[in-house]
Amino acid sequence: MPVLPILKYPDSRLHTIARAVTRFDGELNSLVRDLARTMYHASGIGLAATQVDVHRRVLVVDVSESRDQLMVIVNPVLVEGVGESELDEGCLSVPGIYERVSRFDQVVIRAQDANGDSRDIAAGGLLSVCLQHEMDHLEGRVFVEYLSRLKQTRIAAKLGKQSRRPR
Ligand code: GNR
Ligand code: NI
Repeated sequence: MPVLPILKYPDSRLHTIARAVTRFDGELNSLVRDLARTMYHASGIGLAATQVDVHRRVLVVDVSESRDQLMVIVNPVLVEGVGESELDEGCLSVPGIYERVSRFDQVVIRAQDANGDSRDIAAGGLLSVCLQHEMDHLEGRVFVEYLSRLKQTRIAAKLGKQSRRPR
């Protein structure tokens, strides 16, 4: 049950679109355990499979202070998003960078759990923002892509290699 290495921006693998989970088997359970362990080890509030170079639609979140409210989310779909929230976001794949991003304030997400059972999750506040941030990862989107091109270029330069050319 290892702690997995987290891909760091800019890395083109972070732009991979994840595929749906179809088998709710031991392999999925093992991925979920590794994601949770890696998220807690890195003190993150969420982690998408994309960030550990597994391109499946799986993510974990835990926004609790006590770090004991793990949510496992498989094949999430945004059903509803309302209002606007502007929070400073960080990302384990973009270490040391914190920037304001505009998101929905309240969301309803339809998703499956690790057993394949479907449910709707209504979220607001930090959980809502975190879910939107993680679902972006599954689509190959990193939060810095919402920032100005100038900021993106500066962040890419600060974090190392320029593997992505500014457009
Ligand atoms: O740990 C994390 N904190 C955070 C703070 C504000 C908005 C989103 C996040 S998610 C981030 C962990 C991460 O990179 N998940 O993909
Ligand atoms: Ni992230």
